[in-house]
Amino acid sequence: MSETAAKREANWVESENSSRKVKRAKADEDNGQEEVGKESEAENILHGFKTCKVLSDSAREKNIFIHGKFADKEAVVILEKTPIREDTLADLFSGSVLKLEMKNDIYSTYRLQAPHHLNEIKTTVVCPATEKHIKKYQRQESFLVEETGEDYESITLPYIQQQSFSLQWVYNILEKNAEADRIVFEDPDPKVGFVLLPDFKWDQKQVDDLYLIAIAHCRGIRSLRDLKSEHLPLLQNIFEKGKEAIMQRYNLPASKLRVYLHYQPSYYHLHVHFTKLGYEAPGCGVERAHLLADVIQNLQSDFQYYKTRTLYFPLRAEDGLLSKFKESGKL
Ligand code: DD3
Repeated sequence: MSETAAKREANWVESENSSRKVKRAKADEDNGQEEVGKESEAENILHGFKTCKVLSDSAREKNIFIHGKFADKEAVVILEKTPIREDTLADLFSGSVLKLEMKNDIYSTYRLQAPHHLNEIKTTVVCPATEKHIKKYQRQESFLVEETGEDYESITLPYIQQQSFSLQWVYNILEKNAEADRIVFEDPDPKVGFVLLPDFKWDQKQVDDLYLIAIAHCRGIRSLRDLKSEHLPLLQNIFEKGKEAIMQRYNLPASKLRVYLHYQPSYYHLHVHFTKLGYEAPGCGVERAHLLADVIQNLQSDFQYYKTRTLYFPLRAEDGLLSKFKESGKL
């Protein structure tokens, strides 16, 4: 116990919050299983979740996206198994029940039943979910779209203006009405400032899949297309201070980071993704990710580079924007 406690302490990435969770789980164990069951039953909103449809699932990624309902509210629930961490191995080996499946020569396979605190599934709930949320997670084919500067003005811009995607969660972060305790770094300057915090796809238990987002304080920059050379100080500030803060907090140098913007983004408020090199984060492929270093250089050589260039990006079969490109005879 003291050995694992020491290891847990050494595991710097584990937040205050999650170590508290581990302690609570341990205390619950000591109180006996029945008590735990009852206690979590009272607060488990998933007991009232009725599954409508599995939107997608992946044996390799060990996740499942489910459309369902809480009473009369539409919802999306995402379940995902998390990586096995080295610092939990001692607890895993000493605290598990092991069931033999087969034995053959020098080979044997088992089903290991992990102790409660090592048997958690990362769960994300979107409720009430709109039709768009449900479509977003529905497995579907993608098509590469070619968007000229004119196409952006005549097809994409009117579409995103008419959609009015809600940015409430972004404003909640910027105004400290949500996730304030998760902020890793903030530069409060209204022009070049930003908030850096873990993307909620990352459970922060291991750096291998590090994923942070820098959200600009400045409002009104919808995407890459809106970036002009006047935004260079903002972009350079996010790049430099973001890398510095990640070095400070996670001891990861810039040479281990992939820093990029999405086009199309999933929300139209300027934000930059910081992921660990080697972790194939969703959306980090060449068809969607634009390295911040390249974006900066392109704007330095042409102040309206992103206004005039033809940009390429994938759209999913059910995306309303894809229909607009089809209607315009661009696909
Ligand atoms: C989102 C893209 C957006 C569904 C889902 C995710 N990181 C977020 C709210 C708070 C966050 C994020 C929209 C939404 Cl599953 C619809 O992502 C968020 N907080 N990516 C953080 N830290």
